[in-house]
Amino acid sequence: MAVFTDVPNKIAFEGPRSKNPLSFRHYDANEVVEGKTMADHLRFSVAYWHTFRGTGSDPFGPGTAVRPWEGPVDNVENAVNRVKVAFEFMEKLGAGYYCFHDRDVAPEGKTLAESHKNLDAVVKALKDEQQRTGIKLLWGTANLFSNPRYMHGAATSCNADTFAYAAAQVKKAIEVTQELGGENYVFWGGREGYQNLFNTNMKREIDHLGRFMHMAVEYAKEIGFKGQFLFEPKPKEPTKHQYDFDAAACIAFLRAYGLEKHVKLNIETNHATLAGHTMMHELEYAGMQGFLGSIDANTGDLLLGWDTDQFPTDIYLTTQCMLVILKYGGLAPGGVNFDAKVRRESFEPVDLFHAHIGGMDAFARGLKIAAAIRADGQLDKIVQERYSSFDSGVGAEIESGKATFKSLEKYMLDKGEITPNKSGRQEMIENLINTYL
Ligand code: XUL
Ligand code: CO
Repeated sequence: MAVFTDVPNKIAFEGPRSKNPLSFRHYDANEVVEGKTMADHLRFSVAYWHTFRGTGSDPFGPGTAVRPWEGPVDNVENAVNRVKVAFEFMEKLGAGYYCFHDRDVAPEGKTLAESHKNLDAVVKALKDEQQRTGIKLLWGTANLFSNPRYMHGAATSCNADTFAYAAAQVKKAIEVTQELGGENYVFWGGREGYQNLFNTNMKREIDHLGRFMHMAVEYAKEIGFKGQFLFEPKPKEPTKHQYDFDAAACIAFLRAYGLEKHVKLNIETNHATLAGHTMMHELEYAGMQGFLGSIDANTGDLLLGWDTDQFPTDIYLTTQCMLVILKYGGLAPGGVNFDAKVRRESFEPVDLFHAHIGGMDAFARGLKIAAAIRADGQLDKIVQERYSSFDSGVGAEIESGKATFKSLEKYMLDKGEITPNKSGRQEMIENLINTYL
């Protein structure tokens, strides 16, 4: 069943002046930037859940999306048909990767055994399509939040059986991710947090989460799964407080539980803003600590306070992302996953193309602009110069560990007062950034 019959076989790069909305104006997969193709820098991935399963429902009404591939019943046969549609879409788009949760690709059965069986049948179809098209799995994950059994969380549930069920589900999800050659495996704790501290033993819950992730690491080792584990920060929603709050909280957790050698972060824009940060902040924090793994590329809406997961179209945002990503050596084996959905009013299948094309073009431009900023070197020079007092003299002694409180007191008593501070030049620097856009 070909679904996207109005869309050309391949979305082509036609350059910035193209008037064709079904073309790339900036994303040219083979264009080389800083010695690597755009495709290799960006490693674009389509999110199965939003793009192929999203209906556009919201708390005020049911879905609006026209999705010819959704049959009246959610069964394995339909799930296998949907796989073909998904690969038709990704092939035409020219995205090299995709990501999924176990329950978006295959329906949940009446028992765990039946769910495993359903998943195996769909994984077979996914594998065939991967082989046919060369499209790869960026990461797999397990949905540990939709089923009512996870109402109190999964690894942090107060119910030990729920923990056990979640462990069984993640074990299977890692196995199928391995079977499909997945390059990463993501943990996003959908309900790993609390609604009310009066009924919560936070220490026990977080200890359980640490144990859970160690079990995953041990199992991966046992079966020889070589993919990178990723932990995805999000401060709230659906719970009022999630334990994976932001990059800093996640890194502190990973270090406290001895997981820092095994797990990096998957940073998401709208989660960063929900945490009161910018995406640039989250990327910088993860990057400087050596935890930058992959990104879920999307954006929120300034006027809405929830996780709207919109496609990123703001070039200022993508420039900031790419500046930090290039600075820390790129994302591989991670990538740029569009954990993003079309809005409820964009209900036609072709809107999925417009959305992804816009996101890919925005990141391609961000990449080119960031590379231009780096090639020019002015920004780097300004930052270097700003900290140059630490390059020699007392600054170098502080950084090397030679200086002490005593030596610094003596230094300052001799000197009397500091040499005048220099301006931060924020406005000039912001103006400079605008010259590259
Ligand atoms: C939810 C979210 C998830 C994770 C995977 O906010 O971002 O889609 O990326 O579970
Ligand atoms: Co996400």
